[in-house]
Amino acid sequence: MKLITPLALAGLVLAVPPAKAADARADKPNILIILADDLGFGDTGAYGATRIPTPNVDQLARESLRFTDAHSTSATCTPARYALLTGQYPWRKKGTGILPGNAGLIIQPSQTTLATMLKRAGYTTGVVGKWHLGLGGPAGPDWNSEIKPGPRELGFDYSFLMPATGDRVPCVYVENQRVAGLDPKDPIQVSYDQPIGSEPTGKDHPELLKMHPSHGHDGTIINGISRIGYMSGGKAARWVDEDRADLFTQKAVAFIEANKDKPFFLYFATHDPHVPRVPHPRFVGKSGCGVRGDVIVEFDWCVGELLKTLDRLDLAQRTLVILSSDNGPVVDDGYRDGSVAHLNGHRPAGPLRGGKYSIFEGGTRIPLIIRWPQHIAPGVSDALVCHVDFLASFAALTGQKLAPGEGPDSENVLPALMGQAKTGRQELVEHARVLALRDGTWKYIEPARGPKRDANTNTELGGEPGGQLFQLNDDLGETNNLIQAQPDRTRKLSQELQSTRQRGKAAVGGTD
Ligand code: NG6
Ligand code: CA
Repeated sequence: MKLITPLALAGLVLAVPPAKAADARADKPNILIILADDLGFGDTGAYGATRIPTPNVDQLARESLRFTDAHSTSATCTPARYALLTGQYPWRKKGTGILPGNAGLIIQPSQTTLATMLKRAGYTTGVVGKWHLGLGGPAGPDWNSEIKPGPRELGFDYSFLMPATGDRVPCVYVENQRVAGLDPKDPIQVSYDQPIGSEPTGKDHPELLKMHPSHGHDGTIINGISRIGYMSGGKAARWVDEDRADLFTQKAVAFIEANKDKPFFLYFATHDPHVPRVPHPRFVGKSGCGVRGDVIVEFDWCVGELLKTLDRLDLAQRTLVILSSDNGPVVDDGYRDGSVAHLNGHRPAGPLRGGKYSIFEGGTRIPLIIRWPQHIAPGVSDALVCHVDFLASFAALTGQKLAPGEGPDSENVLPALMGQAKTGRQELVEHARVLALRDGTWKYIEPARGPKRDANTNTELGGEPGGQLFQLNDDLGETNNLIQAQPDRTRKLSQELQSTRQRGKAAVGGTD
């Protein structure tokens, strides 16, 4: 029990009447976003998986509101994360596609982000994990000096990052504005054009690999795995894939411990279950669905550690926990890791068609689980909501007003997120190679040319030259194209999509 001296008590009473203090605290819960990378709609027990044990996610879901129609904006990482942080549809802005590891920061420090908005509300803010939004000026960062602009300029007080993806160089972490553990006598150089330095590549030395690429991924070999791109130097700072989940968890726990007495916002972005999938040895073979299943078990362990930390510090009651994923699932995303052969009947996207890269629902419909004890009743919600709405919704939660232009595509769906309303937004633009418009349970996919399947990943991309129209209520798997049967509805949805494009242009000054 905490001892309160009479003097301190008197000060407290004078400063804020107790009832008001309790309200203020209720208005400002800690916010913990746990964002997995490529975790599919069907990948956890909470969403129907039976072959991959995810006890911590499942327990969290039982205590939470679980969404069945929640979305990221996009079917790949960079645009999805751009939207989550800025409240702007990424397709409005050039340069928000999947970034190389040496790209400059794509969010302007002048843009409002979840972190700047929550800082305004008095939060201490941190990001731990996958970034993939670029670092440094337009020419990219100098890895050997101060790395800016970056998360700090976007409102994060603390950052511990994997700069891009696990399969992209540089294979080092950046803590605040520096490469962690860098020996200045061994500077880092990075290239995405041609080999750099004298280290072997996967292309020339496949005999050195512990995991072989299936497509691409044949650049510099780090920790026995060849990556996209080339790097030299930074030997002491290089990551060990097997230790990453532990390290991210440790950094996140330390952040929570350090900020337990004031409202904090932590954006915890795991690498699991993205490629290369390299679980810590204690998780190997733990899923019965190969290595992809094993790294989902590892992800579940991370979730458990964070929840235990909240319990241990007595923070669970006043922490809003959000668990989600940046985009849909993929099985072979560039390494021959046995995931296709070992699926064992597991369906990563559950009942949905497509997955990562796809405009079908499997691309952007993702798990979303929200817990706030005593404020959000556990249950299931079919409301249509999107990560892009976090900015406006959490602004409302914390009593912030957004100025025009801040989070231009973000809608305040707080009542839906809290379970007080059954519906969220009416319309949502889904984004992959092409755009689709959701209007309630109707879905219009604009006409698209090009291959039906992605040759590398074998994902159904979802494009049809004549466009597509689905009623998801009775056709969640998007197999019955109603475009011929419903010309009026098709015209209406197509016009709505067009006007959303135009509307946004006006709001953000025509950045696309
Ligand atoms: C693709 C990579 C894929 C993955 C993806 C990004 C190839 C052939 N494929 O270009 O392996 O890294 O980019 O994934 O290089 S994401 O989740 O960060 O969007
Ligand atoms: Ca991803």
